[in-house]
Amino acid sequence: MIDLFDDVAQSLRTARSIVVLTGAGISAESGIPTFRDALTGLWARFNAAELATLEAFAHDPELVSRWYDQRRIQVAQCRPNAGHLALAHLQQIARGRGKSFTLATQNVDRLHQAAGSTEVIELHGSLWVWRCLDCGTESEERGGAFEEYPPTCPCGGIRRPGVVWFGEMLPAAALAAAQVAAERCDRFISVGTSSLVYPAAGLIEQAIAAGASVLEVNPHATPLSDRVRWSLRGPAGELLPRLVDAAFGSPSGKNV
Ligand code: BV8
Ligand code: ZN
Repeated sequence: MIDLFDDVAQSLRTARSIVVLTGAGISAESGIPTFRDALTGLWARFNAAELATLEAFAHDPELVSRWYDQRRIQVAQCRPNAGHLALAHLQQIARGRGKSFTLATQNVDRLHQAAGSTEVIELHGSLWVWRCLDCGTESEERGGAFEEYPPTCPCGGIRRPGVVWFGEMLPAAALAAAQVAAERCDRFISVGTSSLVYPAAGLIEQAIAAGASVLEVNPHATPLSDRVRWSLRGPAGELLPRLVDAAFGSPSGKNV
């Protein structure tokens, strides 16, 4: 694995433009279950993808809004892990060296921002944002659990989570920004995603087609593993800091 590491580190040093796409796996070491993990406890009898739809919300707004609010309250207790911090560090170094750097995430937990990453492209929205179905007012909810489910808006309308559900279009500006970056980059890093959900997973294919060198960081293989240039098999929280250190030296300044 050592020479593979050096190969990837060298490719980051010589990169012109780096794009990173993250999925639930990068937040696993922060204690947030991935989408593939079985839902626990109260939710064990549901499949996440069945709850993450407009139909599920229309059918049972109380159940679905309670699930999202419970995830919001759980995530509020979680902290960014070494993988998130390594990507925030990589953004700083890359930009300091005149490289283009873009981070797009499928996650709705905002741990990248908590780690110090900026201009994060949120492809699937955020648990913290709730939107009124009637007047469209969006607001960030950073407090405790809602007192009623579904929560209501001062206008009397009901509010939904500001996430993208299955069957819903992604925010057009976010998707377009990620697609332009994937098209133009020469290095693409896919971290902690099963590469199953589109159009997000299509960004990886777009980078491959555009001739970028693609790295996959994941303890397990994905449907795109045999099409990327490198696969680092292991947890992001361990591999990303080692990779950024090997490429640019650690934040402590040694080996720069
Ligand atoms: C769309 C937010 C256009 C909500 C999410 C039928 C009707 C309509 C659409 C479709 C359809 N059939 C297919 C589609 C398209 C569909 C899709 O792709 N389905 C898949 C399942 C086939 N996509 C959509 O619906 C998208 N919209 O297409 O609109 C349209 C419109 C109308 C009609 C047709 C088309 C919208 C998709 C967005 C859905 N919202 N999240 C919420 O969070 O509740 S998706 C959700 O699951 C995540 O956000 C993520 O994107 C996705 C997959 O999760 P991952 O992040 O990859 O996580 P996962 O658990 O899968 O994997 C974790 C990985 O981490 C694993 O590989 C694991 O090995 C690894 N890992 C574990 N530990 C670690 C680790 N890696 C590193 N370190 C570790 N420590
Ligand atoms: Zn309203």
